[in-house]
Amino acid sequence: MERRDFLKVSASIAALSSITACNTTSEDSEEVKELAPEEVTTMSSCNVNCKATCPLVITTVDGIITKVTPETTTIDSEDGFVIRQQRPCARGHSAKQKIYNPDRILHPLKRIGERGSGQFEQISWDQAFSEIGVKLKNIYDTYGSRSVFNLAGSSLGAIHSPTPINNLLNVMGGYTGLFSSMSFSQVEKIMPYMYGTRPYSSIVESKFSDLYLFFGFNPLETGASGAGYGFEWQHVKGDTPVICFDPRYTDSMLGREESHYFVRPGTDAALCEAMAHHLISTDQVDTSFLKEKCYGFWAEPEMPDPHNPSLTLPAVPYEECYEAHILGIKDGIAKTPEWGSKITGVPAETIREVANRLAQAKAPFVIAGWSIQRQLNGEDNIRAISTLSLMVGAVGKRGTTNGDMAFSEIATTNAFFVLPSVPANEKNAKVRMAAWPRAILDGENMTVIKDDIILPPDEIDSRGDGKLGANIKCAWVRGGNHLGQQGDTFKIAKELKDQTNVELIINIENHMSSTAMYSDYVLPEMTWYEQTDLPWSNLQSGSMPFVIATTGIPRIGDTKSTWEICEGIAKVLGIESEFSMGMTPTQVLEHGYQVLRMFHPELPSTLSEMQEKQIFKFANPCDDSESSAIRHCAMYEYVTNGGLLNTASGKIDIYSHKLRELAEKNQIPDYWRSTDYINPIAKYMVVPGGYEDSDLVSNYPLQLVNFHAKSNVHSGYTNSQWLKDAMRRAAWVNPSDASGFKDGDQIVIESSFGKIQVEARVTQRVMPGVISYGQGFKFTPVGDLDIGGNFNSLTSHTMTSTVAKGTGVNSNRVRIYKA
Ligand SMILES: Nc1nc2c(c(=O)[nH]1)N[C@H]1C(S)=C(S)[C@@H](COP(=O)(O)OP(=O)(O)OC[C@H]3O[C@@H](n4cnc5c(=O)[nH]c(N)nc54)[C@H](O)[C@@H]3O)O[C@H]1N2
Ligand SMILES: Nc1nc2c(c(=O)[nH]1)N[C@H]1C(S)=C(S)[C@@H](COP(=O)(O)OP(=O)(O)OC[C@H]3O[C@@H](n4cnc5c(=O)[nH]c(N)nc54)[C@H](O)[C@@H]3O)O[C@H]1N2
Ligand code: SF4
Ligand SMILES: [Mo]
Repeated sequence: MERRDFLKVSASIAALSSITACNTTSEDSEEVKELAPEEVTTMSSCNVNCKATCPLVITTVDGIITKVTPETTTIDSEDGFVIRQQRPCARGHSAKQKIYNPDRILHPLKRIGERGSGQFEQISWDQAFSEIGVKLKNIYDTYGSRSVFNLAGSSLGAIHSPTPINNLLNVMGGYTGLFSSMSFSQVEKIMPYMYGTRPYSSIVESKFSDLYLFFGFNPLETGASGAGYGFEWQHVKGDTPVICFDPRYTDSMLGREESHYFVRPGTDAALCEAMAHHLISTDQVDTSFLKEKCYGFWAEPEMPDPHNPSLTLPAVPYEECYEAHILGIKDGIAKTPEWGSKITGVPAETIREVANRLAQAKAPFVIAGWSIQRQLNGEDNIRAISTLSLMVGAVGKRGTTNGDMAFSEIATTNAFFVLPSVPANEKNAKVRMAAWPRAILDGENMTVIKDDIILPPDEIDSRGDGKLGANIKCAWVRGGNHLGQQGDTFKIAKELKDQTNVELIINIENHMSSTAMYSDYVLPEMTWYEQTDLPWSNLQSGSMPFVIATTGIPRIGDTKSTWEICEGIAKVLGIESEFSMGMTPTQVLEHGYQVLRMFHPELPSTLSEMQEKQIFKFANPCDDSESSAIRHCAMYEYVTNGGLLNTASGKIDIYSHKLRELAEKNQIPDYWRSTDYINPIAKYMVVPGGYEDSDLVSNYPLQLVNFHAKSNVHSGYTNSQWLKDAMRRAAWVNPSDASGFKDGDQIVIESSFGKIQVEARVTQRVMPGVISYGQGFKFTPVGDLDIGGNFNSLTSHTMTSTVAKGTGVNSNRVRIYKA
């Protein structure tokens, strides 16, 4: 008997017993107790991509969830700060709503209406496997492997992941995959030009700090778990003052701040330049730090290349260095606080005051969220913030960071990347996550330099360039809602509707997402809660790494895992053993677990012992020790002990020769508004959709910027009625911009890309001239209006940032009016 059936039977028996129990004597009560419904508790986790991976204890009776509670594995013993209880947020607690939501997909579906119509018929798994097998093979034969795109999303388990799809497609001859993320592509790409790597401090490092300076950093809403980096920040913050620049007054403030200032979206680089001007003109820069550890703040002489002394590193003439830029030596524009104030909306006096505070602090923790780099000038926004920290010597010393988001220790992840898998096909190419929609019509012309694609080495020419050479003909989607989550949803939807573009869309999903609505086959996967796996701590989990052994509640519906789905298709194609490498999923997981143990021998010796233990938490204290400093403080080793960084100069490159060379190769795109594009030093630039975009200002008078809302994680949890009731989903409008409507009214937000209808929240908590709205709501087009209020119905994917070619969804101008 299947466990589920067994549970059902035992529950029915229990129900019967309770009726009989009315007439029983006390002697019978023992029997009644035995037959009571079986309450089962299961360790599970919330793997939605909020990057915290909280454990969840799920209690079921007869396979049906009755409770979702936090784990308590260390509550009576070691619970404290270093080893602590991992408490989920309101979203995690609403897991039951997510699992039983009516939009849950419980049977394989085949599209029968046009894409987007939502018309599907239920089919058997056998039919799904055989039809997909034939169609997939046909695409490989007709268009080649590069036209098969694996659009993997952000679901985070070990085996419960896109790995089985990679395996299947590698056996079939390869595929085009995705790399990087919508989260932090600009900062990830640009930091190595400055530091040779992407350094970051843990948030707990800030316990040694005496000032927080936030640029769009909102830890209590983006790191909401009761143990993650928001929790840690509150724990270590104490009385340390916080100064925050954000176009919105966020929940991270609410009295925790010393000062909060509105700043116009996309203008942080100008704000930093204006502060830099004040620091220079009041002689407050850390001269010895800039000379010893950094390169290009001032002029630099020609010298031998530190990595290869037989080559020469060219000079940096004074007019090209950072100081000259700030003083306006070349362009005649001194970046004074008054200059900065006009662009940023921050009063000049405030700019001076904050710059003074920064210079006077011993260990300022200068930190930016990632929204500021999800813009067309994102690389320079984050680099300007990092440069500001360098100017006051606030990098590499205890209590400091380098401007990037302070994320968590994730040492445990290393091992998971060595789960046994089919070797990657040597012909595989990759496109950036944010760039895939461009491959629908123009993949053939996407190149390394223009689009930052990754090609096999033998396809790269002497200039370092090469072409993708294929459009998407087949798209696999799993764990991502790419139609709604990437720029210009209306355009993507239109292109997907024409089946001569992408001929086959296979989507492995839990819910009827907007992307599923446009898919040809929607294959239901069981949720994380129903899976046996080994999820682990992630970027926003906090500094205590952990591994969770989930064992899964009974499955509902006729669902399968991604492994089972790919295995079914492989069987039809006669490549089952190549796909599975002769292993079962359990064996793959066991193997992965043993690799993990090689990194962490302290873990229980077998997977089943680990499953009994449920969670393993690794102590990772942040204290005075050298090892702790190296682990938690960005650039500590280099600043303390010196060394040669993997940058052009071998030091921290405020001026980057590598970027100068890259600029020479890149053509400035037609849509660009500024004469600057890729810059050797960080510069504020006027960008399309930015504050100073004069082409759009008159038609679209307001700036639009989104945030990652409390009520949802991207499009995950958006369907939970509890969360909808608890947290209002509305566009924030300053009273001065609310003309013709009032709080609670439905309004239309319209950009040059599309329009959406949403509720207005009229509030002083958003800057005048700025509309701020959460992202992740379901694309629901009615004609040319999206009544679901999906943010990306207003954004672009054809315009990209400069170096990373990352998403510019936050560089946006709109008009608003009553619906
Ligand atoms: N305008 C704008 N757009 C943005 C952002 C922004 O700030 N502004 N943020 C960007 C960022 S940072 C990110 S990370 C992306 C996120 O974008 P996505 O990675 O697309 O994330 P989700 O919207 O959460 O979509 C996840 C999908 O996977 C499904 N899913 C969840 N778990 C499972 C599972 O176990 N198995 C399967 N098969 N499916 C599952 C969910 O039902 C959901 O449809 O969005 C980006 N898009
Ligand atoms: N609740 C919740 N938490 C999440 C997620 C979620 O969807 N929901 N997603 C997770 C994921 S995948 C990611 S990548 C992270 C995202 O983390 P972030 O990208 O840091 O989060 P955002 O909310 O987009 O932006 C943070 C703040 O920046 C402000 N801001 C926007 N533009 C600017 C600007 O130009 N200048 C300044 N100074 N501030 C600006 C916004 O108003 C917002 O308050 O969050 C993670 N956590
Ligand atoms: S903080 Fe993130 S991972 Fe944790 S329960 Fe909430 S949504 Fe899930
Ligand atoms: Mo993200």
